[in-house]
Amino acid sequence: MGQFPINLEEAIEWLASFGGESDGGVTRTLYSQSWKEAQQALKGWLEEAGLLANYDSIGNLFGRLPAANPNAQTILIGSHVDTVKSGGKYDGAYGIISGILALIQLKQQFGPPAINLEVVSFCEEEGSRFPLALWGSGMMTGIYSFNDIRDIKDSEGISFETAMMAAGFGLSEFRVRNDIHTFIELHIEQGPTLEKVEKSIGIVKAIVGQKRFRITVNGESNHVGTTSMKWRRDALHGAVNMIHDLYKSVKEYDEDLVSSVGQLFVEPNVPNVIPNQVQFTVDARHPNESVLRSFCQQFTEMFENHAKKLDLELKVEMWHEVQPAQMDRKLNETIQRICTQNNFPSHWMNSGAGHDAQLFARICPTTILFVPSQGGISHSPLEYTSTQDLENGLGVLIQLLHQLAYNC
Ligand code: HGY
Ligand code: MN
Ligand code: MN
Repeated sequence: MGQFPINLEEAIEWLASFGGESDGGVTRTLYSQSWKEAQQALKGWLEEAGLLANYDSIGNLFGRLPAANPNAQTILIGSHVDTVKSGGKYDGAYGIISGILALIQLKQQFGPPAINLEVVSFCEEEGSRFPLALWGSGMMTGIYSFNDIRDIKDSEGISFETAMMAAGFGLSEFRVRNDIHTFIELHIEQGPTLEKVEKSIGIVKAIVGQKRFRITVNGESNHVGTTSMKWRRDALHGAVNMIHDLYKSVKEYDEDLVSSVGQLFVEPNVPNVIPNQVQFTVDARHPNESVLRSFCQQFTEMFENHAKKLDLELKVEMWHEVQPAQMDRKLNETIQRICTQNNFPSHWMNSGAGHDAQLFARICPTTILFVPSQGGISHSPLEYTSTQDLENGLGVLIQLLHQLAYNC
């Protein structure tokens, strides 16, 4: 391969090399060295492809295929460049790479569009370094301002601002754009549905809402051997009762409700000491905001009862929430027509994963389309999508953009 990839398959491996790990996973967290190298490499690729490349003031990277008309609006396509810790090669990366390849092909075949076409590599979506997610699209859609990151630190105590400035960003005002006419994201499904129903393209009706919590349970550390059970204030005993009931109560709702405890820390984490503090996370999701809200209220009350029974202190902090978002029906019907014309079997579905498209749906016609994930696996080094499936998605994206930006 030359300095820059010439096709999808090469590009996936090329981008995965930034933050690539020996087990085939990728870790590329916001403003880290591998994140900077990846954004810089993408910028080089954009420039080599003859697209106008630039960063905004927080590190979102753009590549623009300008319209002949200088007052034209912009169709934005893309996804996020950051990953979860030890994530896969496709989550986010596929949407950026397919956006670049689509613009390269459209530029070669049709020249300047009637509406600006711009690919974006959002700086952050996962929330995997700092307790804040969707930073890139959140700033672009007015959800966030610089005030929202003021007191945020990562697990090593590095502040968001320090990391942002060290990467060369956050040094000037953020300019909110008013020219975004449509947003389209191409993404792997990250679940098993398309494989199970044997379809090539997922047409997403809605993206579920999500609420993420940090739960802190405080008790009292003491000697495991000399403290009778009735005198203990065992934070881990309380936490396991809470977590057990969380999983039990999820089953009382419809199958669209999902929730998990993904992270758990025990202090002092010593075999013969009664734990005095436990911190764990709760991630809860549902397509309907009021169902999601009532589930979160229910588990909070349950946790309070368990804390009272064992004389423990409880803190429930919601650090991330995003509303469910409907995708644009007209865009989806166009995608459906393209799939039919190309004999790509398609399937209308919801997205259980959150995406940047969720925020853009608040400000402009937006949709996200999926390609299958092998075994439904994602957020793992085992994440895999076949080249044929990747190419199918890219083919639909190119034809969709041609219809939207040239034949309009
Ligand atoms: O967690 C999510 O839903 C997404 O992958 N960030
Ligand atoms: Mn993800
Ligand atoms: Mn993603």
